[in-house]
Amino acid sequence: MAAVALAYEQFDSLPDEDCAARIQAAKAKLGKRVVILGHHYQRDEVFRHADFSGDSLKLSRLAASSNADYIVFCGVHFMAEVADILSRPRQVSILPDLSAGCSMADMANLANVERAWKELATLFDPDARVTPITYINSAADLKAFCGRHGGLVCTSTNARHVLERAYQHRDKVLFFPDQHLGRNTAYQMGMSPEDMAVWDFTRPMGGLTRHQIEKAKIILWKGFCSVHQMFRPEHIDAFRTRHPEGKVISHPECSFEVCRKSDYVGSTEFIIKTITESAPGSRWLVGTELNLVNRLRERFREDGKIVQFMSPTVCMCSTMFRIDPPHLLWTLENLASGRVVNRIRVPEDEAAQARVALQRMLDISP
Ligand code: CIZ
Ligand code: SF4
Repeated sequence: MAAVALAYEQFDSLPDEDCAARIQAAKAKLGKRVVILGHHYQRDEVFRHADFSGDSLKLSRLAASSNADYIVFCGVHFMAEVADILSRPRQVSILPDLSAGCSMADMANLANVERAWKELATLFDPDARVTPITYINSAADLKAFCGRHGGLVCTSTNARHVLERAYQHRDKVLFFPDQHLGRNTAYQMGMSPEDMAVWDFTRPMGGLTRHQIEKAKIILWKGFCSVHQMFRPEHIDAFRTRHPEGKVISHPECSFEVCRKSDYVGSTEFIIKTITESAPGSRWLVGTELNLVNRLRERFREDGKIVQFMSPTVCMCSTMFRIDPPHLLWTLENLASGRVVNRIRVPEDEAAQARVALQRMLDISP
């Protein structure tokens, strides 16, 4: 391996067309040694170079079955961690820009979750009563925590299956970091707001009384995705007034009020499938990240399907947006000259425990 990586600065201001041509050339040179995975929320100029696209569940399965030496993950940090955890030891997982994190994932950390577990232990044995479930949007050490404590990982595609499995073994769930996915899924399963309590991790005992904790079937970590909080019930009301025949579809990271007013609630894969299978000429209001909604709008234009974005303001995931053509090119040209940049590596003991929680999820996912 050559020692010195190409400096990123030389790539920063390259025009898009130059980047695109050089990305193709570097990909061709690397051949089957590289696989590029593109999350649905990636911008088009990056997404078009992906060998496979999908949500984090689909992409993590692809990472696990890939034979490529290099897995270049066009997504955010936790996804590249999952690719590292599920791939073979000789494979290298790469995130083209290390600052592509997830602000929701950052709302839970191991210290806070371990403190919550200890605080629960003052009331009962959490390892006998509570299943910890972490949304895949979380750091690897939280997945490892779930592995150690009989818990699981979930994605927005399989959250319901994962919760159902959890209640077969223990009577409570601690769900982190996204309160909305937890609440919306629990509601779909028939739980009422009285069955849920919100754990404010900035306060002792989550700001809850003993009675509230004893009563709760699901304890929801007070985290959220700021992108999905931009969608408001009034946007749905305005759409329905103008287009009574239209349908509304939202991601479960949206607020409870938005999800309750929607005709359908589900993950990105579910949103894509539902609109794909809808009748030509149908109209959709979609509450999820803008890049995906714009792509759906273009894709279905020919069928006369009208796809509208739910918010009147532009709301993109700014961290997903960090992966741009210059960073992808910089990554690939370094790889093509034998230099690995931005490798994401989860320490093996942590990876082993996280794999347990991920595997429990994969075993029950449809
Ligand atoms: O699981 C994912 O990939 C995310 C973050 C959203 C979704 O619904 O696909
Ligand atoms: Fe994280 Fe929200 Fe961005 Fe998804 S859209 S990566 S949850 S900040």
